[in-house]
Amino acid sequence: MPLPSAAQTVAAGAQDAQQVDVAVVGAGFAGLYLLIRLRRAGFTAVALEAADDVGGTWYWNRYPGARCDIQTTDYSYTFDPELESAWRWSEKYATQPEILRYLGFVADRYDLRRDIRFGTKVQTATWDEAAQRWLLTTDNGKPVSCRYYIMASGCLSAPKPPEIDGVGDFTGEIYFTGRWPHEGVELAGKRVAVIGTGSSGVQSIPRIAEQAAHLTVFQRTPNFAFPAHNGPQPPDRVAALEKDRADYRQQARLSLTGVPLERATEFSWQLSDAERRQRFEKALAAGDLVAMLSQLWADQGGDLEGNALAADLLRERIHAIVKDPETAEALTPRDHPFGSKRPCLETDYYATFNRPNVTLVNLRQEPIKRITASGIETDRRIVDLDVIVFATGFDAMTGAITAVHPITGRDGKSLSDVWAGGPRTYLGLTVAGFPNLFMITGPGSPSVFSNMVVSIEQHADWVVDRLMAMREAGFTAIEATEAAQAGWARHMADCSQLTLHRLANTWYTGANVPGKAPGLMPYPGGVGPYRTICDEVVSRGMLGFNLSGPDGAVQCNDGEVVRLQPDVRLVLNMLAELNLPPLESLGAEGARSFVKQFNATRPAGRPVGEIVDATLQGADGPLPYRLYRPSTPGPHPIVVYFHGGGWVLGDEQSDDPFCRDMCRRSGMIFVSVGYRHAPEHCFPAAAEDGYAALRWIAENAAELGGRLDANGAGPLLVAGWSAGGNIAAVTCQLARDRGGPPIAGQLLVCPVTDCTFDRPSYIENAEGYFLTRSLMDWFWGHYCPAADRTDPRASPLRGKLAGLPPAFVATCEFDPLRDEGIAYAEAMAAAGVPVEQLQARGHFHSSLMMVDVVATGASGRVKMAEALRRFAGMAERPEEAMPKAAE
Ligand code: N01
Repeated sequence: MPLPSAAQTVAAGAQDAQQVDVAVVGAGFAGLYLLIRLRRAGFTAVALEAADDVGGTWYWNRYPGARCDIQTTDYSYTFDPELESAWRWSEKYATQPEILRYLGFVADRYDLRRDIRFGTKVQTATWDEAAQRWLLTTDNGKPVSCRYYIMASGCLSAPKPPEIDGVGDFTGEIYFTGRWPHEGVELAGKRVAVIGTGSSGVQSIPRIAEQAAHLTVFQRTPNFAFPAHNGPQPPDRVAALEKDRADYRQQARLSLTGVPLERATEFSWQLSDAERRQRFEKALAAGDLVAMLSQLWADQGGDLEGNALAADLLRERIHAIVKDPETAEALTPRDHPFGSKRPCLETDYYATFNRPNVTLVNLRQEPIKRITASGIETDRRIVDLDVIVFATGFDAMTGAITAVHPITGRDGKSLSDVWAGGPRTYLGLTVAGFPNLFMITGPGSPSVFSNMVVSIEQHADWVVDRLMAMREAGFTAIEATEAAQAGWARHMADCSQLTLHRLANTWYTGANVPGKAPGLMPYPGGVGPYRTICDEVVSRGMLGFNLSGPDGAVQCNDGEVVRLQPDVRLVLNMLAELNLPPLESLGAEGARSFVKQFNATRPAGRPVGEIVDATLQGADGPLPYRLYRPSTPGPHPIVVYFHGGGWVLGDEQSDDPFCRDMCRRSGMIFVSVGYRHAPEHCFPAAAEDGYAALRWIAENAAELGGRLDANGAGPLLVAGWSAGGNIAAVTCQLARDRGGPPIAGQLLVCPVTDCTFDRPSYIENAEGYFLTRSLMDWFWGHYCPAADRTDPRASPLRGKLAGLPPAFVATCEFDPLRDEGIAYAEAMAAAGVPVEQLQARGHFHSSLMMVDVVATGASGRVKMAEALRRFAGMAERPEEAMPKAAE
């Protein structure tokens, strides 16, 4: 007899199944809120929950000391003000039993239990293409047939196996913090081991040490931890909430972490040692994860130097508390940046290691060989035990989705196979090939990088609102497109460049589970930005989704929701919100003073060895210049730099952060030249000043601290941005044609190279990216009469290009000048000039200049500095001499 096909099996199973619109897995924070929303929206729904009661992760994690690590003011539902006033938390960080009571209270208040099947695990989930429904089989009762399947199964709910030989041989008791017995565990008088020092270990170790006869802690990697200072809810936080609850909650939704705390805006190098310490002490006293991770200084999270300053203060504290220096050092994290692994809030954790009944075993020095019948054997000792507690963590983010039951999507594809190389999602909510499947706080969404409750509410609202809109429009199936999903992966990777998470082996990256594909799983771009992206997907006609309905209705508006670099997107949104008048409407003087004021709000650049302001001889009189000298011993090669500003705006100081940064990265002197501006001095004044400045600098190189070769000059290099890139390019042509001085290389950043406006980049990026077509028109109008614009001193692309110095040309994707920059690079290369190009994806005209604001531009500047050093014949900079930024 032929075996039934998968489709037949599904169809047969569906007949006696429980029929609902929506099935939800999990009855924790996410599942409960989903049930409330679905019921209110008029959908029939069931939640399938393996446990015997509500609570999700808070049902299982009952180990001693278990608490939340986001303050309860914020770790609460916000959807119903009446619920908020009906519940009072007793502590700043609630205990697990109190959180569980809260979730039970919510379940009762909204009468949710009647839609939850407790003690029920989903065993398989299969998409039925013909019926356009999911069929779920369970280990307890009827299968479920649903239109939509929502995984609300939590990010940290699938405990990781212990991965240590001999666990089965142990004759004593074994417990997992993530599956702690409900009746509690009697530890008094026993010899106990805890393996693992993540949040679960750090919370439970002090409590276990109080009970056990002896506690041995087996630590592989020390974590950063600082005090929780638990107690009553802090009055200032409660007051802020109660002053204007709606506003407080809205601020949380728009914040980066889901907690409405201001982030530090000053950079570490703007603060003295004493000021930094004061900030650290304040954050320490606050006992708040978000405060410590964001309120010290602006560069603590994305820059290794700024991060190290914070890490050092935390390390110092460990040594101040732990009496035995060897134990203190073993507890001190040195292998990862602070915050790259989730830090822990502690209560008496470090002091516990001063107790006579506590021993720390440093597994980095003596790895566990095996677990034996009587205890644990390391390379150096045998520890006899009555109890082993595994605080070894979770198969995070994906474990509860793929490892718990097979999910089979369209064309019989299994989610585990599709994710074999790491989770691929669109928005962390959906997966291409898996119609009508949603994940709440799935990989690719802010999830564990945020206050989970805020992210859960946002996801549940977004999903249920979409289901309602689809019902209204007559659609019954929704699926992400491959293009949208691939775009999201790119955006995730771009965001991860802004953080240091990629530098640590953590459960964030899957590194804690052997064989798991590496890659950052939570979305690191922030809760507020993420929310606006999800909203943008909707406002752009469900961008990146395929919608279909029973009557052949189809809608697919394919595309990539974020093509800009994440920080560029924020900058452009901020500029759009400021609703600034177009620069060209202000007149030259007005535009100049506007730019000056605007520049005054930038982060001050980092210190360099020396800054000298003086004058040099231009084509028709003295010109101001600013010289940036590296802190390394000289003499140094000199770069003659021309600022941007459309030949009308700016001065020798207006690209200050860029010049500082490039001086530090290249180890070269930058001399920024204040050439004459239009309309007072039109073409060719600026170009002629450029060449005159080059000559003057070459003649005075020794006095300026420049390195001289055998001929008594050089290497001299030329660089410029935008209109300054135009002057730099022209200067190279003039130097070639007028007998020198020799130039070792040219760096052209988003240069103006031609006077026509008809290339595609001028059309695609005419508006919306700060430098507009209309502004370029205004610049050209001031600088150069139409008849002169084809002169190579205005449009260097039209000049002779052979024999020019080697060039590095950087262009940005969302810049009207992009294509003329590329054209210049290609034309030079065709003329035999060695040319390197950087086409910066997702960047706009100012990106590479906005040091410490557009951090994703740093890698571009690294490449520029390397190119300059190559042109000057210098060795690559040794790693330790490089300024450490998140590149
Ligand atoms: O798990 P973890 P967790 N041999 O993965 C070690 C949340 N949470 O349950 O770092 C020896 O952080 C492992 O060592 P290493 C919170 O988001 C919150 O503690 O891989 N050791 C590590 O020390 C948290 O981040 C709260 O070298 C082994 C530890 O076990 C997340 O859940 C409370 C090992 C695991 O730490 C996970 O925390 C609890 C082995 N084979 C949890 N395998 C709150 O406060 C693993 N380890 C709200």
